[in-house]
Amino acid sequence: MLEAIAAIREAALARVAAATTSEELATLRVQYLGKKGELTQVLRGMGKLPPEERPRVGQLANQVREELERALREAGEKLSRQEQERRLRAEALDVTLPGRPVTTGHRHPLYQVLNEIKAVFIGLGFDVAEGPEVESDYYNFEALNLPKDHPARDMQDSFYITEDVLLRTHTSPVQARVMEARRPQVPIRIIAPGKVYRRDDDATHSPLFHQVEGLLVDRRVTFGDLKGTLMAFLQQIFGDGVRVRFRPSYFPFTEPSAEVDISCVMCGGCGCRVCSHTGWLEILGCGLVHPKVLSMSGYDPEEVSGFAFGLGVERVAMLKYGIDDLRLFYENDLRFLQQF
Ligand code: 2NL
Repeated sequence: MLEAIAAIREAALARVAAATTSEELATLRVQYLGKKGELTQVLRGMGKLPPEERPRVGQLANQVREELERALREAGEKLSRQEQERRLRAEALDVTLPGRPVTTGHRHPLYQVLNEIKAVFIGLGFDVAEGPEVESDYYNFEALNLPKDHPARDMQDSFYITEDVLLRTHTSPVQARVMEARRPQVPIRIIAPGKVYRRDDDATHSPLFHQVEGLLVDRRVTFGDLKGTLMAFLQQIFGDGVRVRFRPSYFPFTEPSAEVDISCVMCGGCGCRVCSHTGWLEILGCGLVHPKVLSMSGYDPEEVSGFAFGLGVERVAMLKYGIDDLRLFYENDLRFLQQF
């Protein structure tokens, strides 16, 4: 019987040492130490032994059981460590690999410029006002001293919804609405940025474009206030070195009216293709608010005066970045947009 136990021990230890997986060890445990296991069977058979042999056989069997238990435990620990390592290696991330770039978009160049313009006027104390893009004939034209038969309406051929409702042709109606709402309080100091619509379509005109208009109404506002404000604005957008000139002009809603030129941003004023060899670029229109416009919105032209101006955002962006075709802004070609 002692030999039988020794043989079981040899075989069991050898198979435990040779096992390569935890499952194999589990099978071996059952095979040797389980209820019907080989060693268990031997111990059960002890009853048939003569009493004097039982202690020695029992002692050896218990010793072998403990030895086997320990061998199984140690082999189990070693194997589960190895298995864990193998699993980790299979799932491993190589943290030294370059990351996948996250592509983020950015603001459209027109709105970058629009935001810059807004920021400058906010810095000068103006508030930002907004209003509807579908506008009534009254606010778009009448309130701005453009009665139904006025020839200046031809220059702003429009998209009509009905005879009296149209897509706004400028953002002036926003300002007319603000004046009407606040009358007769002063000061009014607002800019009105946004989309405007005209029946025009070529390299320098789009049926939809963007405008920023400005309006200041207060007591004793002069053309000097207008010049100082626009100079400060143009220097912040185009640089301190920019030269500015005012030429007399005509708008139905201002009197006197002026057009403003800046020294050519391409050639510095020496003359080039962009400025048609004049050294100057037309950048905006402005003037003192027409007394009729003031009175129509509920202000007394004897008590207050104001200045107003309007500029095209596309034009500012084209001059700032040297873009020669306005349509590039609307084609959504990433090769163009990604340059800004
Ligand atoms: C241009 C010229 C201008 C205005 C817009 C205005 C608005 C009110 C009263 C008086 Cl509520 N005037 N706006 C005045 C002068 C010129 O725009 O060339 N825009 C692109």
